[in-house]
Amino acid sequence: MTARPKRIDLLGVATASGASVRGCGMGPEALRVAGLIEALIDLDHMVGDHGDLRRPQPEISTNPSSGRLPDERKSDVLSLAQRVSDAGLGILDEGHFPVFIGGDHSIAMGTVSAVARHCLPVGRPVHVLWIDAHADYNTPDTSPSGNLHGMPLALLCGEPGFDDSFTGDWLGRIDPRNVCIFGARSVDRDERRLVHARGVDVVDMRKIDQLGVVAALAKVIDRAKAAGAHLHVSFDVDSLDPAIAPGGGTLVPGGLTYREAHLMMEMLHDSGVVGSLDVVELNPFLDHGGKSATLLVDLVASLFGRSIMGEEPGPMEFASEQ
Ligand code: 6HN
Ligand code: MN
Ligand code: MN
Ligand code: MN
Repeated sequence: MTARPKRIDLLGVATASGASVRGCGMGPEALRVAGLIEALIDLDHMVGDHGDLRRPQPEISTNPSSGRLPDERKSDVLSLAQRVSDAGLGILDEGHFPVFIGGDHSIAMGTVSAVARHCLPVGRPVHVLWIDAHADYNTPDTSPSGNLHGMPLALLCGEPGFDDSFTGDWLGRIDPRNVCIFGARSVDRDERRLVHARGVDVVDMRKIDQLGVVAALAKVIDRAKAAGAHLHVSFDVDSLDPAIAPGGGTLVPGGLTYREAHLMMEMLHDSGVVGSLDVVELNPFLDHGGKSATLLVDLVASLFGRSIMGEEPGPMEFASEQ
């Protein structure tokens, strides 16, 4: 069993600037409404809530319905990522467990870089478990959409093809061989070549069908343990099957089932190697009455120790109850 973290600190990032579908900026509030904090407190954790980071509101909007320009969205993504990285580093340096709640997946430039800034200077390797229907390893040259939520891993792994405007604390912080993309079923043509060339471990849905989540995830956990690594888990709601989690802007059929996802979280809890978590891409505008938000809260609870039968009593406790 995992030693309980001293304290869990939530940091919301209310943004959809990395995506073209609007709505996931409301994700942090939906997760709170679905009972995230109560679920963690119910497991006897201490929870701090740092509120939400968001882009500064312009005082005057001339035409709010026209959508935002790509350049404005890009500068939002980069400035928010830097703020997330600094705030995340502060949480880790205090010895707390950060749970980053998005927001689109571009926020992971900030979350993972915070972990890298915390761990690498003291010689602790960082491994990343990216649970997602997508690889999020595009560069501006390979991306079919230009959306930055499809690019955070490429930036973190130091992929060439980004101009100087992308410079920040995230660039090249992560060794691609320490990344596992889990649950993939929609990888773009040129993105696929990059992922192969860099030696990223991809556990796609076919592998999961053939091996099962237990064998596939055990390898990731064992590698992280053997390396003495901090494992960062980045959970994209679209890793789940759309039938159980409709609240995402880039859904792909054939995702993780309810029990597969819970079993993964239960295994990750028992492993004790997870040191930080992202929950991203929840779009409450597309969700069906909070169905996906509620499932995400339950999955986070499993990661933090909720189990079907609770803790098994030790032999003495059991004997004294006879
Ligand atoms: N996400 N590969 C597609 C793109 O536009 O680059 C989809 C990316 C989705 C990103 O789900 O976090
Ligand atoms: Mn704190
Ligand atoms: Mn993603
Ligand atoms: Mn995705």
